[in-house]
Amino acid sequence: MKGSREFSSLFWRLDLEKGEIEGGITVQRRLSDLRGCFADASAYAVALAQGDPVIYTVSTVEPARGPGQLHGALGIIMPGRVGAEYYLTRGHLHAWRPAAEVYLGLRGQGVMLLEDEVTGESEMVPLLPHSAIYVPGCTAHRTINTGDEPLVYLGIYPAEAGHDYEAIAKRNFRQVVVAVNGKPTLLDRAAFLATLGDNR
Ligand code: PAN
Ligand code: ZN
Repeated sequence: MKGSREFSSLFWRLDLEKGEIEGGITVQRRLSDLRGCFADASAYAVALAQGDPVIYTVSTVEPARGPGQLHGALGIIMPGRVGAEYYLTRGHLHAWRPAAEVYLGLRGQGVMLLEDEVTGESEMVPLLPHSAIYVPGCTAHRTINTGDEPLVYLGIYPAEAGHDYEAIAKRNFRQVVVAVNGKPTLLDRAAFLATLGDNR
């Protein structure tokens, strides 16, 4: 299989401070890239008026392509909130829906929001050092930093998975993870938005 490798990346050196895999390709996502991801549109507008910080970066390695191969991505999400919602990733389904993924928590405290595409059921799963999360196929996934330091994690997924952002961008996740009395809490998006209406 040697010939099918595009570059030598059998050994991944992970920089947990920068959130980078040595030799990987790193992309940054700023607050302005996350339009439509936070349920509270007013809080989003207020935050954006104050600046456009980097919310997360993802560093990807693709050692080989094709059936049976694996790709990896190291993510780092900054701590912070937009209104009551913690900083989060855009979230996606895999373009090849059956593709599952494993996430390893490496630093900080967070959760993953998983939403079954077929049943619509949601689950909030802790993402912590010394633990892993199995994301089944056909499941939209979003990563959320609920702590007060950067959240760093490694995702490993089939080379053929691909990313489908459109399906989620159209409707957003059904549930939100928000701070309630300082604790990460899973709420129905509509119910969360209704509480905002009461308070404004
Ligand atoms: C991860 C994600 C990473 C960033 O590598 O791509 O956490 O999230 P978004 O892609 O939703 O911006 C992964 O799940 N790859 O499949
Ligand atoms: Zn994924």
